[in-house]
Amino acid sequence: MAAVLAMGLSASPAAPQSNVPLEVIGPDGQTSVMTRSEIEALPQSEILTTTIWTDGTIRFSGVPMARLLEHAGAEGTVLIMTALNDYSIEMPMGDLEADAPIVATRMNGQPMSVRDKGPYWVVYPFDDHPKYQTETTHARSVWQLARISVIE
Ligand SMILES: Nc1nc2c(c(=O)[nH]1)N[C@H]1C(S)=C(S)[C@@H](COP(=O)(O)O)O[C@H]1N2
Ligand SMILES: [Mo]
Repeated sequence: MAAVLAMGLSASPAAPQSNVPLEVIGPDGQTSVMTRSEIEALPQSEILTTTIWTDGTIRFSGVPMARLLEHAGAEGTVLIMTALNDYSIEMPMGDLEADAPIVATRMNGQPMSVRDKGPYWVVYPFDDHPKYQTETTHARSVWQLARISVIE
């Protein structure tokens, strides 16, 4: 069993996992499961920035989280973002700006593998303003995002 698991892991290529879905859950429990291609079919935004986790300036692209939630019909006042590693953080939806953060699906045009903080990474325009260089913003910059739940 362990050997099979180890083989499975070592055999899995660094290739982007385009089929890992993102769940968006409304306050009533209504769930939208979105694939990367569905997310990328929504109007896209780009953020050009450095991050404290990566080297150099990166062009992130994806959909603004506010727009994604609107598309999913997930309205409310508080959400929780949960990552594949079960990291989670709550935030008031009033803190969502029209263009920040984005749910990034690509770095420099390339889909992100799970080992590359993908397939979805919550990204702010960190370089644009000191307000994006805070511990609060860093804690909301969830990589390997798996789920956004509007809880109230
Ligand atoms: N998937 C995931 N994203 C995450 C975290 C995590 O543990 N898992 N930690 C958050 C917190 S609390 C902060 S401050 C930064 C931590 O980045 P660091 O581990 O490089 O300090 O990433 C945020 N995004
Ligand atoms: Mo943190």
